[in-house]
Amino acid sequence: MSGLFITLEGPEGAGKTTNRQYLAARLREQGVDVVLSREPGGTPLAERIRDLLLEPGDEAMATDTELLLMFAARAQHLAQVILPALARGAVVICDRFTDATYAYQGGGRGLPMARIATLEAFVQHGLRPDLTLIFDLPVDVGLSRAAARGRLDRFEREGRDFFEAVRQTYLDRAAAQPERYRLLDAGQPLDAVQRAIDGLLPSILDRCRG
Ligand code: T5A
Repeated sequence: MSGLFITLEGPEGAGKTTNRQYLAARLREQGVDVVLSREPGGTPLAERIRDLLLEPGDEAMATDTELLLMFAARAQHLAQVILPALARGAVVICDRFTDATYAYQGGGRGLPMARIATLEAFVQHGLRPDLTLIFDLPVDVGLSRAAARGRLDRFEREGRDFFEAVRQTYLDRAAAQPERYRLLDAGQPLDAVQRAIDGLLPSILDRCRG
């Protein structure tokens, strides 16, 4: 494995999609081979699983079904996109990965973290992101940004307690492993968030070239 695996995480409306484009553009300016992707999704089959997960349906989805679908999509994404890109030395920037499973299915849904860890080991064979940027912001701010876009997906219909638990799980994980995570204040104006990303670029470029 010679590439660099960067993930962007955070609650709804934190700015991950906006800022993954920004980070990719800054790295490409420096000649870096960047692969941009997202979860759930990232391949045609995994995007079909994403549709199942995000579409509010008539039948309630069991929490274990949700968990297994997340990892089914991830297995496909790893095999088709992430592992080949890392093997050729690219930087993979992924909008959400397994930290989201700990935050949403663990923190939000209350599934045992040990069950998630078992699936993580089974699907990822020890692969973890090299660097994870957590875009942190108050739940209300993120939800109002998401709501401004219109129709809410299945997760965005959850209540405030769910999203507080999601946010807290991200913060706990960042505090427990500070070497992997960088916490960004995503409640600031976009240009301030992007200046903070600029501040991380030299170390990211060093790691790409190292
Ligand atoms: N999920 C995912 C799980 O439950 N388990 C898992 O394992 C995984 C992988 C995926 C859903 O699946 C769940 C989590 C999610 O609920 P998604 O659409 O990929 O859904 O994720 P969302 O967080 O819902 O994506 P959003 O698009 O809502 O949020 P982003 O990407 O963080 O935010 P972005 O960039 O689209 O910005 C939202 C709006 O805010 C504005 C943007 O212009 C945009 O309009 N904005 C700002 N405005 C002011 N100031 C700033 N600093 C701003 N930054 C962005």
